[in-house]
Parts: sequence; structure tokens; C-alpha cells
Amino acid sequence: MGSDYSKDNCVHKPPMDERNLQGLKDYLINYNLPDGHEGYINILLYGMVAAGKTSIINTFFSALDPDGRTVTCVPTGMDPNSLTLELKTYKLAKLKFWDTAGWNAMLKSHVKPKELLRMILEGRIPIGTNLQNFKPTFPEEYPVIPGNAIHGVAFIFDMTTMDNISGNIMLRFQELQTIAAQICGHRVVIGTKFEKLGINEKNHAWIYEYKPLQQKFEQLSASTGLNKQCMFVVSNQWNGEHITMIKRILALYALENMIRNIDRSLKMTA
Ligand SMILES: Nc1nc2c(ncn2[C@@H]2O[C@H](COP(=O)(O)OP(=O)(O)OP(=O)(O)O)[C@@H](O)[C@H]2O)c(=O)[nH]1
Ligand SMILES: [Mg+2]
Repeated sequence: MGSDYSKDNCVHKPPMDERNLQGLKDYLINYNLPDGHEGYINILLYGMVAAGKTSIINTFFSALDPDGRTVTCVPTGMDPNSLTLELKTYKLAKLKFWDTAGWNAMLKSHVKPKELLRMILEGRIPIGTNLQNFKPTFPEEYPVIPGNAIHGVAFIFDMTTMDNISGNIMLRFQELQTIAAQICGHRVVIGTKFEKLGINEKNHAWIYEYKPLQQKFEQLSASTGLNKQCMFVVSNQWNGEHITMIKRILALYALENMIRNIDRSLKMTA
């Protein structure tokens, strides 16, 4: 593997074997909310345009497919419908993924990204709302919809363009993640497109030991105030009809971490 790899700053060590994959799948597919809670665990995917928010939903579905068959239940990429404008949800067992428009696309819209995020987190914006044209006269116009409050936010970052994000945008991101911390508590960062960081496929299993990735986590942690322990990576790129075991484990490992943390706090409030 060479000198590009180091165990020293490695934040996660998921076992890269079938047994772990099976354990992650079993946990997520059979997950039930603790007693006293019903409905779904609502996970919001939030990030900049083209970060891979929509693609990661396909990755979660594919990773949980019994045979790891690639599932494209949501249009992404070259598809003309790929740009997400509406608030959409996708259910997978007891999990519900909330897909949003890229927040930097919203900077010039009627509602500030901060206000929009707050309203989504509180469960005030109906599913199907076009977020770019969203124009509430006053927030009370949108009461909280039962079952729509968000339990956890996954901030999605494109690892290949992250270094080019301006300081100004990062400051705005800090505000957004602070709001997420106040309202729902649980947030993770998921970096996408890791396979484009110059890492050979045979080394994907050691991705968390890859120094250029560790440096990116370091940098992100310094500019956002988020802990490196809550940063993960996935790759939403597949060749062919199946997703590799390593990519499945990486995606489910990030998801499982989030669900376990949310579950822990739900148990405390049951
Ligand atoms: N190579 C690679 N490409 C990816 C990955 N994730 C997403 N992409 C590509 O990046 C582009 C944007 O992905 P989307 O999932 O549509 O991004 P989004 O964040 O939903 O974008 P908006 O809805 O427009 O805000 C598409 O061309 C995807 O195929 C990844 O992990 N690796
Ligand atoms: Mg999208």
C-alpha cells in the first residue's frame, strides 16, 4: 500500500468481511423504533448541488439489496430530472430518507437556507414542496406535520471538490450545522466520490487509513467544528450490476452509526 497509508489517524475500522456486511444489513433491515415511538427514523440528506445526495439513496438501497444488485430508484447524474428541486422522501424498512435541493442553489431564493433548514428539521414543509419557489409569508403558516420531524442530518460533501469550497460558503455551512445540532442533535458528514481520490480499487478496504482522506477530514473538522469521528466516506459509483462488498460495507457502516446514535437518544426520551 505504501506510504500513503497510516493507521495513526484512522477514525473508523469497519471489518471488511461478509460477516460484518450481514450484521449491518440485519440491523438496518430489522430495525424498529424503541417502545413509545412510532413511524420512521427520518434522515435528511443535505449538502451542496451535485454532492451526491440523491445518489447515496440509491447506494443505500443497493447495499441493502439481498444480492447487492445496483438499484436506481432515484434519477441522478445525466438524467435531465436529476437536479433535485423538491423535498422528496424514500422509505427503506423503518428508515425514511429526505432528499433536498442543494443548499447553495437556494442562496438567492425567497427563504434563507438557514430558515429553510430549520423548517425542514422541524417537519413543517410538506413532502413535494418545490424548495426553490418556496415562499412562506410567515413560518406559522406551516405548522409541524406529525411524523415529519427530522431525527438526523447527513451532510453530504463531494470529496473531490471540497478543497475548492470558499471560506464564505464554509461559514454558512457552519451556521447550518449549528442549527442541525440545536434542533435534532444528530449529524454526520458523509464524503462521496472517494474512488476519485487516486486510490486503487484494491485498496478501498483501507480507505480510512488513506492519508489524503485523513487530511480532508482534518481540514473539514477545522473549518466546520465537527468531530472527525462523525465523518464517513462512501462511493456512489458502480460498474455493472452489482455494488462491491467494500462499498456496501462503507455505506451501511455510516448509516448504522447514525441510526444507533438516534436510537440511543430515542430510548432516553421514551
Ligand atoms: N464518481 C462518482 N460520482 C458520483 C458519486 N456520487 C454522485 N456522483 C455523481 O455526481 C453527480 C451528482 O449526483 P447527484 O446524486 O445527482 O447529486 P445531488 O447532490 O443529489 O445534486 P442536486 O440534487 O442537483 O443538488 C451525478 O453525475 C452522480 O452520478 C460518487 O460517489 N462517485
Ligand atoms: Mg439530488
